Amino acid sequence: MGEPTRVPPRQRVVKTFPIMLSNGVPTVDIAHWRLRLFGAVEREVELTYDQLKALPTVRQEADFHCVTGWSRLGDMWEGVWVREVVALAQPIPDARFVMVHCLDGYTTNLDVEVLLREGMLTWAVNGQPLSPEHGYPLRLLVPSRYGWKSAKWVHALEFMTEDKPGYWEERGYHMRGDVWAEERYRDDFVRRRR
Ligand SMILES: Nc1nc2c(c(=O)[nH]1)N[C@H]1C(S)=C(S)[C@@H](COP(=O)(O)O)O[C@H]1N2
Ligand SMILES: [Mo]
Repeated sequence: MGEPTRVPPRQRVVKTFPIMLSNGVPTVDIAHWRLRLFGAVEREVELTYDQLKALPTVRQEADFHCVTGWSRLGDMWEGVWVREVVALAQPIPDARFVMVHCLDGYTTNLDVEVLLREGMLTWAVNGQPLSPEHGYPLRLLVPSRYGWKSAKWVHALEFMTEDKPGYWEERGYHMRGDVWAEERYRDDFVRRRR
């Protein structure tokens, strides 16, 4: 009571943490796992899990909004800022977009600007290590975008000079996916469906 609303339009709050899978849960051999940054960068970077965890750890409380209509409020995520990792690769100035690649073959595209502002690479939530279903070993978190942009099982960030659609964006979801602007579906798809 008395709190400003933080539930975006046409979302309802849930207490559960639904599991949304397009391609099942990948198994991971953490000894051979790497996070790779490539594409339009000055320096390609590959980090082991230990190297990633040695970067400055941050905690961020964030809400999570799936485009299908459920929202979770106030989870505490732990990981590193994407900007810490991106600084190692030094994207070229024209690299304004990123394709996120995941171990299950899933992809999603994001603006570099948004990733640098609020993106986190996470390995724990609410004091617990990420479960396999929720993205172990590494999950992206982008709170102002619908949940499909918070990619699970991330293993690579590809820097691009032109925007390209990822898995759901190719299937009609919005290229940006801002929850407050209700960027749920691509306008051109909506037109085609009418
Ligand atoms: N790699 C990968 N990441 C993914 C998905 C997926 O199928 N594969 N589903 C997305 C969708 S649609 C949502 S809403 C969130 C859900 O996260 P959760 O399963 O941890 O609740 O993960 C997103 N990240
Ligand atoms: Mo979703």
